[in-house]
Amino acid sequence: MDVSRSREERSRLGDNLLLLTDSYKLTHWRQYPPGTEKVYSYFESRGGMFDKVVFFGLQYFVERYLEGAVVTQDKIDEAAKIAALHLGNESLFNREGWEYILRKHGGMLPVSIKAVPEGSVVETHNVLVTVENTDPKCYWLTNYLETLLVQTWYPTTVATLSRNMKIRIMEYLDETGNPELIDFKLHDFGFRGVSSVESAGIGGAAHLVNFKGTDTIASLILLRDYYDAGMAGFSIPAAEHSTITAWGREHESDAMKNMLEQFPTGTVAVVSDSYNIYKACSDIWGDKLKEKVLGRNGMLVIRPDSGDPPEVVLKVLEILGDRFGYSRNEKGYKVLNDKVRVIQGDGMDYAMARDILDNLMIHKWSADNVSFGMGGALLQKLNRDTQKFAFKCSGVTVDGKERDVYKEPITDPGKNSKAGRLKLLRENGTYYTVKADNPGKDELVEVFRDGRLLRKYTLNEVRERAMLRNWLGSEHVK
Ligand code: AOY
Repeated sequence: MDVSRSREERSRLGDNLLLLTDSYKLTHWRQYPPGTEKVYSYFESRGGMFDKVVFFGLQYFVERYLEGAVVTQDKIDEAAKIAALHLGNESLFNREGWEYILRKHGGMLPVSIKAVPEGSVVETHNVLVTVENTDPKCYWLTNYLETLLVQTWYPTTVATLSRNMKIRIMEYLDETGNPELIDFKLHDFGFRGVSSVESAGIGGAAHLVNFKGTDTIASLILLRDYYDAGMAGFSIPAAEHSTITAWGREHESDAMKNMLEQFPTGTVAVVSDSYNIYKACSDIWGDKLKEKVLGRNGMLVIRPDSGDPPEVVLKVLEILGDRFGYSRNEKGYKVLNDKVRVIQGDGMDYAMARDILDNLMIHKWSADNVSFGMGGALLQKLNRDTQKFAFKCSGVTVDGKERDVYKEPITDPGKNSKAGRLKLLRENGTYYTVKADNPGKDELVEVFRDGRLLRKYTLNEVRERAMLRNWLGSEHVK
């Protein structure tokens, strides 16, 4: 069998929904009880690093992969061929089922997806999404979609981590400085550290639910195309090591002077540890180029990029305070001359933010003086278990009889699943999951039905929902 494809014939990875599943799911249509008419499944975080999650990203997956006539004869034929070779058997692939969807539904998926609105901050252990087939012949489709839909673990986990970074930084701004600076205090440096361009787009978008600073351009495109965002994030001119070291070791100060001259106004960031971060601060920025920095119409942001971050950032502030002067704010903390600030990107993660900010606070430096870059730890150093995401069947209808379904393994009660059709309630800002026949308004909104997207959220709406409210009290994290 020839499966080679010319460049023109070749469909792009991701373009055939029938192949966006785990191999074993190709065979599951044969495994449900005879007479199965409905499979109802739900998605939840079963706990993890944080006790609430920021639900985000489903809309991208639904619009990119599920909306419209996604089943075509070509796609069925391609999937059938792949499945036959892959599983070594022609009869395991559900060709009839897919051809039924093509004929009966015009290639539109007969499923209903309900979800909590994006940007909602929901306690773990609650239903976030439900999926059910709308055509009894397509009982097998619900969990065929698990593989793809569970990938929302990623944007939801990034948005959750990013929001907790925001809470953490806010606590220090509130204590030692100006909380209004929060939007640009955590910049996304993560594009190079993720495993794909698509992941950069998705994860970077999730960070921008909480902040406005990013260097991950892919996220801007995704948010423009899927969340109606004209410009979701912002950046500034900044140096990398090559643009400094290309001038030669003896000419680092010329490289730095050039930065001030090439970008004469606004904020400019310069990585300053190429040879000696301390000498760069005292002898170059704080001496040779001092008048140029002070005379410049804008802010210079100095970026250390090596060493023990809490120690280096403090020492850099002490040197810059010495050279450029500082004032004491109304909270009693030191704030550098407003022409200079510091950004730390190297080694940043959730714990490091606290270690740096604690050390600064102890030494009476305001959090206003610093911002952070975060790359791998923001977009890549997390996995589905960070918030223990799972998608499980909780109900079926067999021969017209609706039944609860659940798992309860004796080997791990953490893996128990919920039973029955579910409803998400909110009381005084706290979410509860109950069975669907309970009274009360369901927070889950139908976002997809029979091939059509029913409800779209804009980035502005998502941001509004995820905003920090009362963050010093009830939202304190572990
Ligand atoms: N960007 C703020 C603007 C961005 C960056 C990107 C990896 C920036 C650096 C900076 O100031 O220094 C990817 C490392 C750094």
